[in-house]
Amino acid sequence: MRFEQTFMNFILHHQEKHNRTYHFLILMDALISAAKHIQQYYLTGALRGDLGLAGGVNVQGEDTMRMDQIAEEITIHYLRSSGRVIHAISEESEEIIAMDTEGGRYFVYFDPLDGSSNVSHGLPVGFLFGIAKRNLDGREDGHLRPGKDYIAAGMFVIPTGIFTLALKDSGTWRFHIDETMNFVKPIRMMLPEDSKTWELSFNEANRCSFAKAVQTWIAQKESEYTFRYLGALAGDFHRILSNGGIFMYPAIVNHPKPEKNRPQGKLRLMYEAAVVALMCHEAGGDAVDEAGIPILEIQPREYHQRTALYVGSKSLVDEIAQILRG
Ligand code: FBP
Repeated sequence: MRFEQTFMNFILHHQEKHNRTYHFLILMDALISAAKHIQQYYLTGALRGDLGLAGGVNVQGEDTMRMDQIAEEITIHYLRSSGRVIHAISEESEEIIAMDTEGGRYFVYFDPLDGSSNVSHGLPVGFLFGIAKRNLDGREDGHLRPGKDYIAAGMFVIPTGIFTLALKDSGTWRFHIDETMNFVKPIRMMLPEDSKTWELSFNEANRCSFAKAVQTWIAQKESEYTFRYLGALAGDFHRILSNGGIFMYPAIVNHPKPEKNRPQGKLRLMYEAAVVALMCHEAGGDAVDEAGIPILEIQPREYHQRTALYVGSKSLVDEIAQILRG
């Protein structure tokens, strides 16, 4: 019989290799349990009629989906029961979620169900998370951390169940779900150097609202690369991690209706952009904002801060970063 290495065995060896504690395993077990539970709910959501609107709006002023609430509740339950989390920041909660403020060791930033435009169709969405550690031997340094301080970041593509995890200074790893619903067979992800598989991914409907220089750059590139867009960051970034290329959610600055402009970007820094930026960095890629500033260097001013995002193969990101820096 053939047995694949399980995620828990992989992370145990990682912790032992770096003389780290088992606390991280318990936190990861909580995140994996949450993702599996959300996956089951999403898979059967249509049957239960849970793929529709919940009737309220979230902190971002967007209509809340019933599944957003379910995913949030599930994630908070498992994180709280791990006893390892000091505070959590969630896309679905305006305020910070206090958990084990005394005994906890980690700050967790998460988007329990990313890709809301796909939810009512049961199409791919994502569970994104970033983890920072309490400063055990210094001043309490709080939870507004730049991505470069994250010790890990990951995403589950739901309902396909593919799990990808970046471990700071130890690479980005993809795991596959087996017949026992276990995550197994870690594969180290590196963005392909060869540009023949590279893809461009952005919302074409917004192109004319991007900065002129960005529009010009896209026009130069689009004949060279395939175009793909799922409309869910987890799914789109999953492809970029496999095939290379660039995912972009630029600032909206030339919208015919000025009130629809989003100069600060749409995606959220702490639990969307910084998460994929760390995963991309550990896979040999890069990520910048609308000013060409590395996403991992941006010090958040508030939990739900937004940013423009350009993430993917290093040479492509460097090219657009030069243009954005002017
Ligand atoms: P939500 O967290 O509200 O789903 O927003 C994030 C997101 O859905 C990303 O997953 C995706 O990349 C982007 O917004 C899609 O936006 P648009 O529908 O404007 O292309």
